[in-house]
Amino acid sequence: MAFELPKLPYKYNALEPYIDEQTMTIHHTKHHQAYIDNLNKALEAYPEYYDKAIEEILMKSDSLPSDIKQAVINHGGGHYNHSFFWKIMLPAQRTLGPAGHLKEALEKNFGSVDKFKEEFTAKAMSVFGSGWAFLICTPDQKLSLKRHSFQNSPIMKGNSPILGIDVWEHAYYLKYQNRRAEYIQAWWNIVNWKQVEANFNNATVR
Ligand code: MN3
Repeated sequence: MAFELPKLPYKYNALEPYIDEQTMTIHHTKHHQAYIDNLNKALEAYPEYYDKAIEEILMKSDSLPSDIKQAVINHGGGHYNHSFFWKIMLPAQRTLGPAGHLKEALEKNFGSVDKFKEEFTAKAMSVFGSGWAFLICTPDQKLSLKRHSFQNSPIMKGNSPILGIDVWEHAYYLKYQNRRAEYIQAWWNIVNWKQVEANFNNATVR
């Protein structure tokens, strides 16, 4: 079966005032939908891929047929990254800070949760052009901050995304125009730390 746009886990206006309804609507129904449509189109000649999970396809991207490889990395990566991104956000009044093993790991690796947020913010600010900043967990269980251009996904290299922010201009330009720093500051208010903690726990052996 062809890939389909996953439902947003909250309403389009749920992240107001930090991310506005128009941005969320266009981001989900136009940008994410376009990644799905272009992924499905790329796979038309290789329909056996429709039955695989996007994670599996991206993790084995080196073995993709060469004529569709870059399209699948771009659009499949876009599909995966956005599906991940929607889940790690939540209306502001329902978010809490990091807790449990995740909090301990952030303190151990970055000194404190605030220091982690500073470093993550700096990483996201330093993305040149369209891309993402991710907190990833490597296969050998190390936490690390990474910049990714375009829709290159952490799972292509076997890393697990724990937290990530879309800093393509389409993610913030309607409300924040060129002020990426304001967008990132606002975004911390809507991080779904429960989901981030679940991502962390799933990525680490305990
Ligand atoms: Mn986007």
